[in-house]
Amino acid sequence: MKMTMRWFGTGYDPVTLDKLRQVPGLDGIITTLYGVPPGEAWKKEQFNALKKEVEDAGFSIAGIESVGIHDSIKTAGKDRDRYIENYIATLAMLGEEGVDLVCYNFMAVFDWTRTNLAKPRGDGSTVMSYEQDVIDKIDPANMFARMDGKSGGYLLPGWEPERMARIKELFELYGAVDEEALFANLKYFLEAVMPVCEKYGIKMAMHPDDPAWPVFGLPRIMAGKEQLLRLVKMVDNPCNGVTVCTGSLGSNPANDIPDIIRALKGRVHFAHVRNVRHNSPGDFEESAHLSRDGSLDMYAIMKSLYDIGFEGPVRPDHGRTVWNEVCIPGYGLYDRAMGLCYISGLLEAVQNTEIHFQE
Ligand code: CS2
Ligand code: MN
Repeated sequence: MKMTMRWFGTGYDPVTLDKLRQVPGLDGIITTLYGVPPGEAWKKEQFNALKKEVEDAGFSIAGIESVGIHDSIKTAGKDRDRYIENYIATLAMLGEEGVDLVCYNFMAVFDWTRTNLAKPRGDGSTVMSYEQDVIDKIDPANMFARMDGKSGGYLLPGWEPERMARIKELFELYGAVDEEALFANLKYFLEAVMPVCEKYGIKMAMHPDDPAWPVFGLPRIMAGKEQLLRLVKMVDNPCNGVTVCTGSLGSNPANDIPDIIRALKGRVHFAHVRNVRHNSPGDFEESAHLSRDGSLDMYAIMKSLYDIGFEGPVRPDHGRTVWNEVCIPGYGLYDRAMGLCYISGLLEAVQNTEIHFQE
């Protein structure tokens, strides 16, 4: 496995590449081109400037997270073919430039949803958290107003203002799109992009939905084992695979992550390894990566990735905010660096145990 970290780019990420260089055992960078309007084809010159910056810092780009999917593709809009053409053009450009991994998601309206970006913990750190009760008090038809009346104009954290301005329109757009329709639109998209992926050896790695259940009545089609298996089977091409995000899948205690990993053997292209703590049904918070700080068995997760022969990029994912770091929530340097060292340690143990066992 290749240890990587996500970097949001100069001007966006307070964590610089210089700092990342000092994280022991970091093999590559996961990044994307920020500031490109969703749906547009990426320009080669812009991507090359990003690539050069990463390479000048002594790294290579281990994968792109993400190339976003335009709403028109997800909802089978009239102009979806044009957006798919743009996506294909981006993949071809990335392929020419040596990129072989693209992470994406197929969530309706929102990417991940949290109700608190900085929940204080007993040790003085903060974490992102989710409470279904808070969500249930918000009227999806009028997203800006919080129904308990405490505050008008309430916005959930992490929602992009540009999309919020269009929230009504987005809900209307997705109104007619149920689970089956979303699966059909995904299939249409994947079948269209597979040829360019095959040509350049690009692995498409679907990121699971977060949290792993429907939010605001919107369909969630990438929330568990059956759905992920359906994804890889419906377009049965090795380029069509999955990002195993243990925290996203792990938000639902019913998901057995090592079992999911084993079931997806050969189609796991990318791994986000992080822990999550279940408080009560529908209420969870993120935690340190360490097994005993959360609810997931991180050793079992690394062991299953090793057992299926996974050799692609792994990265720590959302961490706590510690030592008063000023950072993008979930993406501070300190806790993710600790997470990376911990994951590397687990992997070293898994590998060595295997070697001694064979001896
Ligand atoms: C998630 C997502 O892994 C993560 O950090 O919270 O934001 C993820 O990056 C995207 O859904 C991938 O497309
Ligand atoms: Mn993730």
